[in-house]
Amino acid sequence: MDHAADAYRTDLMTITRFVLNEQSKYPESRGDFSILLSHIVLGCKFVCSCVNKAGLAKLIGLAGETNGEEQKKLDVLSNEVFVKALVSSSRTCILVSEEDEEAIFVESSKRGRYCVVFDPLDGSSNIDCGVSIGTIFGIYLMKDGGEPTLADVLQPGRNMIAAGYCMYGSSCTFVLSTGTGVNGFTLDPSLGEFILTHPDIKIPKKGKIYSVNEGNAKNWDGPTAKYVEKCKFPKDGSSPKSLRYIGSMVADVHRTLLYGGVFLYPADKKSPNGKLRVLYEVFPMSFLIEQAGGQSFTGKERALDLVPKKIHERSPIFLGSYDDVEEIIALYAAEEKKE
Ligand code: FDP
Repeated sequence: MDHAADAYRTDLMTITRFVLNEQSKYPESRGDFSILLSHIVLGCKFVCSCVNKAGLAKLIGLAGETNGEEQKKLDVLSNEVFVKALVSSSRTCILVSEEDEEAIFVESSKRGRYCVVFDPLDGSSNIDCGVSIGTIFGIYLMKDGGEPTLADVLQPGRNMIAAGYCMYGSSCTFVLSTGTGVNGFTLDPSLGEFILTHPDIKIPKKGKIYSVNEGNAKNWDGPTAKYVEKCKFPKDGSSPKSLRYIGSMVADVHRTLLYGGVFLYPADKKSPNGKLRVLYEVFPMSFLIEQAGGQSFTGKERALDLVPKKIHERSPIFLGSYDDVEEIIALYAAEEKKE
């Protein structure tokens, strides 16, 4: 292998090149989606740089304490970054952010056809200890060309036209699906570009890992408790599954996508709808998992069939390898038969 040539590869598939290639498959396309995505990618690079500096900033006051002003919290800052990036793309009409109680309706002079739902910095309780965190997003098209309304974002997840996340970890990884498979890109800091490093990601059909906050076990329902018991004490002669739980959804789902297994945040007696939010956690991750060949289930139905009634609605979620989620679906079906 010619290592010298390899160090200077000139055929890198950057995310910009990738999206333009995709766009060229649709001659009628006006490039609006590519422009929107480039603004999302810019937001991710900005947040990545803030996250990388977070520890230092605290230590030496890089980002704050000037003129007695408090340093902005990273999740608040990230939200501002994404709202500004999305509005300035002139391709969006409604934004729903985890950080904002109300949906943001973009003023008419800057309006486009896309609705973006996002969690600017998910897993924020992990910021101060340097654990991987991320941005999650999903994109809908407006239902029709009239004035935008909340109905444009209260659509089932299967209507999303794209979804993805960016993970700020040991490297910065951007994972995207536009409905034709899943592709992963890694930020090359020397180029400032995301490079295609994980083409056409497929989740293993069955996995060896389960991922859940077991501290809630005392309040779980029957099928969840039975499933986790099965993972630990399988009766079919198979090996027990390993438990991995980071407590940062992007990192837990990223591992599940690459290594297989299941990630669950079930309902419990204290939280009958679970914890995770439908629009900007459950839907985008379910979209990616299905596009990679896995399944995602709420305990009642396919997650992407859920029709949210409120923008910050929550839902239980079981997602991951096809065969593993199939077992969970069977346990819930058996429970329903009993009732
Ligand atoms: P966080 O509270 O740190 O923001 O929905 C947010 C989330 O993290 C997810 O990223 C994560 O999967 C989940 O909550 C962790 O919840 P528990 O602490 O209850 O396990």
